[in-house]
Amino acid sequence: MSENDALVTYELRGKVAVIGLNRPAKRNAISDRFVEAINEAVLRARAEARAGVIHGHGKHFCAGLDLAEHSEKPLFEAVKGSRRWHTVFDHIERGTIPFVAAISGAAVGGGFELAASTHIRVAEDSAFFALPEGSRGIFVGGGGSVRIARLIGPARMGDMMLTGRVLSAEAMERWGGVSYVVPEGTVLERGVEIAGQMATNAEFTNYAIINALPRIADMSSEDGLFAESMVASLATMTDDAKERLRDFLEKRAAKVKAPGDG
Ligand code: 1HE
Repeated sequence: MSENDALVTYELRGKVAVIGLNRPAKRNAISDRFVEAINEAVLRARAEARAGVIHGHGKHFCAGLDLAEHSEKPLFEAVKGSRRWHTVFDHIERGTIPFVAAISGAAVGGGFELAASTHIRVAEDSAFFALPEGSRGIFVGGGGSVRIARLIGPARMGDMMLTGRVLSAEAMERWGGVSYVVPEGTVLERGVEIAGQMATNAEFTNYAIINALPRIADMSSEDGLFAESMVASLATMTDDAKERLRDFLEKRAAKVKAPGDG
C-alpha cells in the first residue's frame, strides 16, 4: 500500500482500470501529492489494464489546481510543478493504453486539463466546464494551452479564459470538448462500458491511435501522410492484425452495423 492510496482509488474491472480522484472535501483539487498519486495509478493501469477510466468521487470531477498549496509557491517551484503535471498527463495522453474521463460536476481549470489529456470525455448532464485562471491571476499550467486549445480551438479557449464563462455539458459537446453527454448517475457506468469496448481492440492499434494521431496533427500534411503509411504498415504486420483479418474473412468476426440496426 502506498501513501498515495487514499487520494486515488484504483480498481481493475476486467481489463479496465478505474481510477477515482478521491479528495471530495476539496472538490478533488490537485495538490503535489495528488498529482503523484494520479501518476502512480496511471502507471499501474498501463501495466495491468487495456484501457482506463478516470472519474471523481463526490459530486465533482476536479476543481483544478490546489490553490491553497499553489499560492505559497516560489516561482521556480511553480515552474517545476507545472512541468510535473505535463509529465504525468503525458503518461495518460501518450502512454500505452487509452483513457476515458467520466465527468460529473466541475471540470474546472486543471480539472479540464486532466480531462483533455484523456482520449474520450463522457460528461453527465450536470457537468460544467470553466477556465477561471484569468480571474485568479494565473494561467493554465497543466498542458491546457496545448491540449484544450487543440480540442476546442484556441479562440474558444481564449474566450473561456478571458470571460470566465461556464459551459454546460451540452454546450461543451457542441464545442467538441466532450464526446458523450449522459443522464445523471450513469457517467461512470458509461465510461467503463466505452473503456471496455476499447479494451477489446488490438493493443498495437490502440497504441498507434493515441501516439500517432496527436503527433501527426503536429506534422505537415506531407510528413503526416508518410508517417501514416509507416504506422499502418507496422500495424498490419502484427499477429493480432493477421488473426483479426482472417477472422473477418472467414466470417467469425462481427460486421460493422448501421446505427440502430440490432
Ligand atoms: C479548493 C479548490 C481548489 C475547492 N483549490 N481548494 N480552480 C478554481 O478556481 C475552482 C475553485 N473551486 C470552485 O469554484 C468551487 O469549489 C467548485 C465549483 C469546484 C465547487 O463548489 P462547491 O460549492 O461544491 O464547493 P466549495 O464550498 O467551493 O469548496 C469546498 C472546499 O473545497 C472548500 O474548502 P473548505 O476548507 O472551505 O471546506 C474550498 O476552498 C475547497 N476547494 N476548489 C483548493 N481549486 C496546473 S495550472 C491549473 C490552473 C487551475 O486549475 S486554475 C482553476 C482553479
